[in-house]
Amino acid sequence: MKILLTGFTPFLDVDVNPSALIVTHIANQRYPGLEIITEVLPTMYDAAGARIEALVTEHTPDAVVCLGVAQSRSAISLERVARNRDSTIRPDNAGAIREDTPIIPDGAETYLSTLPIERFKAVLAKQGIPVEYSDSAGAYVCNHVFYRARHVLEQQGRAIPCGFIHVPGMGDEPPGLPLETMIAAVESCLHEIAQPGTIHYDALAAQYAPNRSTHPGVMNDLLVSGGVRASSKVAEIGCGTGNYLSALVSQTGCEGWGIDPSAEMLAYARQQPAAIRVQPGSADNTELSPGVFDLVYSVDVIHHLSDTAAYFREAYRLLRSGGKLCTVTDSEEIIRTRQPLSTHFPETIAPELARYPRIADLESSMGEVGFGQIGQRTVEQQTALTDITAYREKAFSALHLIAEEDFQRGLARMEAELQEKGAVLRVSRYVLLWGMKPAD
Ligand code: PCA
Repeated sequence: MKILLTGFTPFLDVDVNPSALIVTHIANQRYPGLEIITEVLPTMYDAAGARIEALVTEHTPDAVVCLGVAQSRSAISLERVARNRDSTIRPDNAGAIREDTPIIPDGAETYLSTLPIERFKAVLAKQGIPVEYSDSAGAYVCNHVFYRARHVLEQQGRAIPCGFIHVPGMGDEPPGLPLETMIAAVESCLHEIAQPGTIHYDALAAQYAPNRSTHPGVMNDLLVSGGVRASSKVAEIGCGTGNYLSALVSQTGCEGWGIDPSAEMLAYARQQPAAIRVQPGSADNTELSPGVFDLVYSVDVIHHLSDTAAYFREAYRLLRSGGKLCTVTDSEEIIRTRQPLSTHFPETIAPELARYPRIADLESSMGEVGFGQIGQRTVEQQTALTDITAYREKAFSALHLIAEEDFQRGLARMEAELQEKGAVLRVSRYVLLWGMKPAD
């Protein structure tokens, strides 16, 4: 599938045109099964009009998506209709001013977008991205290009999806939208053209970045086995940016405390939507009140601790009798079978095993501290990765533990799988190690 994607240069008082940034960003990505021809068009009626016709004719794309900026709008605008009219007092970048001038004399008065804009709207709305239909692409260069793209396709008898999307200006405050959000929106639209009805995981992850790292299996077991309800008091040791704690609090209405040694992480945690109380502290000295918590837990933390017994003692101190401790970590078996990490980069296995404590050792340490009802559960989540940037950029610490040539070999395996299957299967598993402070 080949898609032509265009944006525009700066013009008038628009010094930076987000449509050009989006197009340039996408030009530098790889999308399995998708060839994307990109071009930033000059903001000039005649030059841009001629260029879009040439691109459509030369490349014979399967779909055409043109982008431009509409500074005053606050949502992604799915243009419904192109009009056969140039008409503004504003000059284009060549100084041309057109008032009430037909684009193609005797051409159709209007052309409708043939992009699946209903599906675009549904997909973007689901991602929480502001999106709306628009019945006017203006009467300036954007409308001109939209009209000429549709016109040339009509003339050539090619019934392919073709249309125009206006994006707002850039910025964190309305009417602007953050550039990443607009990129995610356009990627989702391209994905929707190429693979209608399937989920575009990366855009979702980008949009829901705050919740990105909560594993549904972990969340579910914390909620169910932890018996968390509105009256519960919960403490997370090593809460980091507070993703789990915030999710637990917003799902149950419980009271949540988070402890982390990193001030930077806590600064993020304080921005979480749920009301969580976070404060600096360490796993062996949280400075929280003793004997009041129904659930104490940690996720992906225990292998960072030098004294795991001290963590268990502190958790025991915090819990009320009958309260539960849950330590979410990786077992030896999980480390050996991590996919794609261990399957594609087998050299990570040995150093990772060296970093993680054994479950059996943790269990005996818990027993020594006084915990009862010790047991474990494994949860799993599978995802199809269509973007392996995080691996290319070594976003996982394990990838820094291996030789560069081993890393490159593993990356080549991932690239090959991505090419061949369109996605890399990721299997994310955790062990939840539970124990209870005996009731007196
Ligand atoms: N927006 C202008 C032209 C180029 C652009 O990005 C428009 O809406 O016509």
